Amino acid sequence: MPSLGTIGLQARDYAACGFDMAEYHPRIWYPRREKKIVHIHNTAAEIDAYYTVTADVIDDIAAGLHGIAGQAAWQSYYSADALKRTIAAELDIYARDDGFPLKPQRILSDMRKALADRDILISDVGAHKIWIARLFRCEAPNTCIISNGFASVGIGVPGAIAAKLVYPHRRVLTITGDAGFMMNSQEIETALRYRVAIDIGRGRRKRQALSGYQGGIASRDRRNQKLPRLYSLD
Ligand SMILES: Cc1ncc(C[n+]2csc(CCOP(=O)(O)OP(=O)(O)O)c2C)c(N)n1
Repeated sequence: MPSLGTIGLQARDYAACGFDMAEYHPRIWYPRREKKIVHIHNTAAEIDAYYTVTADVIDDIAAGLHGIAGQAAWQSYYSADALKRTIAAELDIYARDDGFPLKPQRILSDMRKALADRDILISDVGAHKIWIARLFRCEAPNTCIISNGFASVGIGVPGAIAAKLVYPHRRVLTITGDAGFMMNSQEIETALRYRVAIDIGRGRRKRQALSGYQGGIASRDRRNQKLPRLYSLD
């Protein structure tokens, strides 16, 4: 990384770790092209008009970050502090909220208390994923797995089974919406066959789930589709 010492990065420049153009085009998050970007990935950057990188750090991503940290000067200013405080305050406010239906913040706060630091949360894809990504507080690396990129709905149950097979001594919880659950709920048979114990939290069917998120509380629609009895759990 010979160029890193000379490119003069400022605190508000971007370090793009593992960025893939297919996920979220820089035209959307970088329209003015006024900053410097350091691309950190195990492959070279795919350059286009909105993704012109000042430096390419091509290495294992963790090794690349450690290398940069070794050359960087310590700054007391941390731009995410205010956001961190806002999130902590939001969780605090709702931690004791006993309204029904349960609000996402209350569920996330309880989940954090129920799981040990190295237990694993697997998020499915849907409005619940936005809540988890925004508010779930990770205490250890790789303990909250979220499917981004093409973001296939249905990863929840099979993802939890896979995590439990890899880490049998950790508790594994998946949060899934009813659509994601119905897509792959048949995998519960796999879990039973392999005697893999996972926890599944399933959201109820909601109208305009994402607008519920924007409004700050879960939808209050109590109608729900009844799950057919799929498994014989004796
Ligand atoms: C395989 C696949 N099909 C469709 C989509 C598009 N999609 C994203 S979220 C979503 C709905 C998920 O609904 P649900 O599982 O009920 O979760 P909620 O939004 O209620 O939390 C769909 C269909 C996708 N990402 N992946």
